[in-house]
Amino acid sequence: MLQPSLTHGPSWKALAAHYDEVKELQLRELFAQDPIRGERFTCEAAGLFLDYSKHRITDETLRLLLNLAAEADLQGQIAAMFRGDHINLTEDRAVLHTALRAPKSYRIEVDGQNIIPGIHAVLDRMAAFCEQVRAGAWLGYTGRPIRRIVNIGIGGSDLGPVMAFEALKHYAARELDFRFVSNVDGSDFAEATRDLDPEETLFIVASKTFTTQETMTNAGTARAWCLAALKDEAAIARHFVALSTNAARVAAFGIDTANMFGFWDWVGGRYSMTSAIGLSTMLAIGPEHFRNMLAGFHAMDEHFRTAPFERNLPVLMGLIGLWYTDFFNAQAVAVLPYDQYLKRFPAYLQQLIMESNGKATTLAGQPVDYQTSAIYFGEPGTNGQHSFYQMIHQGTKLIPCDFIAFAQSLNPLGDHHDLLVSNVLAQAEALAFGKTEAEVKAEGTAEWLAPHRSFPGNRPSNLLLAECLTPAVLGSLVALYEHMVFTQGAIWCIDPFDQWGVELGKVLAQRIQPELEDTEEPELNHDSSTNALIRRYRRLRRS
Ligand code: G6Q
Repeated sequence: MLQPSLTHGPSWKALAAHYDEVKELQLRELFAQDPIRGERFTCEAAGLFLDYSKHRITDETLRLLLNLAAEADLQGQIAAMFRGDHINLTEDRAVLHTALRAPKSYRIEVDGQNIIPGIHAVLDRMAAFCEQVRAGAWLGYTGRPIRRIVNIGIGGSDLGPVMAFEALKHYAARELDFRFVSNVDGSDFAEATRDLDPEETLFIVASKTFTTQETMTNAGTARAWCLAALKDEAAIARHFVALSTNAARVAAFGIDTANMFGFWDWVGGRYSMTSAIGLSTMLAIGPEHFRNMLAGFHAMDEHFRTAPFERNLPVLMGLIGLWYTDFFNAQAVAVLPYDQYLKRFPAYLQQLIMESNGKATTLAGQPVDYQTSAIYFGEPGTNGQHSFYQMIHQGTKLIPCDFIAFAQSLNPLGDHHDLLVSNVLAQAEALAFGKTEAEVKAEGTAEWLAPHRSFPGNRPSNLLLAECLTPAVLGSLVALYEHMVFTQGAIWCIDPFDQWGVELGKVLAQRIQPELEDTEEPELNHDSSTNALIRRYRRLRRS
């Protein structure tokens, strides 16, 4: 039976009507009308302060957005996730990454079994292993301590670990060297290992399914690389560990399951950085910092689960983002961390957000008649300022921004940090309030140049401010975005936890691979473009 679309509900209609009334409102006016707007439109939780005053919203907008959340039963959907209902409908799975960071005292059941003891048992095994490696007590096959660590994984088994390693480098054991190999392109493996000595190298094969083509190819190459030097199968047990849900495949690959750290099918790949997939993070920063990171995640989980929506950070960010996506038809959001350690955070969010909410079919199997996920992109400030900010300030597209800043630097150097923070505050101010042609002319700019030098303003942003980039703050920041994604997915009636859109290309690649490698000229039955490209590749490959 056809279900009525979200757009036919009273809250959506009210928002559409409200949009017509307020779409021309200027942030300049909104701030002039309310002298304490900058203090009122703020919210704080789990170590993060959010200023959302520079948005094209009024109290009424917020009220209507909150009605939309109520109409979608967001509260009920949040409860269902935390309870372990199979909310990942298309894969018939529970979604319980939040359980991975729940304290030992919690009780969360999946199919009648409390999963918390199992989670903590894996964490304890990971901690014991990390202590050994970090202390130089985990010896390679020839008796040398492990000093180089290569994480092999892709997608959710790579982006979280890379991002967290970079973000928390300040807390990392510098005597250990970390590399990350993800791409099936042999250059990735070759460059990551070219200066490594197999005798002191440990490979972490991170794959939930242990079937992923890229990861299995890289793991096979790593195995051969290791055996070429160490010349004994017994060496694998000292130089390989696996992070997976698939013990049978791990064993078939030749990794002793005693060296496997498990997790569960209710942990989605892009939500897995707090599972065993975080082993590289724990090796780098140590078990204590890792547990602090989990505590930060948990603090935001609890905030999301319990805080009233009008003071709920992920809910507010989710609703305001939806306001631009669905009513202003904004296509993109820029994530702009003013912290060099967060340089991989935008790449991490690309997957988290776009793989989760880049869908056009509702849970009832109907096409959506509204926009879903925005395009997320970004770079650390201030580098982005000298790159694409031009378009955000003066281009034809509305691109809401998420600025992220910290009050304290992890590397205080002269006045670097005040300069950095003055830039982030200035950018948010410039975007919101702009500079009129009259103001530009009043400064003495020539008439003809004034249109080029003026800034329209009225360009919205969030500003997230935390005291310092600690493991706990990173945890709450990531959980904030995880739950923002959930909020939007719940309202859009889509499944944020599947990713069927990645399947077709994988299947077609399996068909094409033998056609590329065939020694005889194969019969090709693709479209004329694909056929011609395959023939050309075969010719060029031979020459
Ligand atoms: C994430 C996706 C995907 C996945 C990779 C790696 O949510 O499911 O990015 O993480 O395809 O999968 P494996 O961990 O199974 O190798």
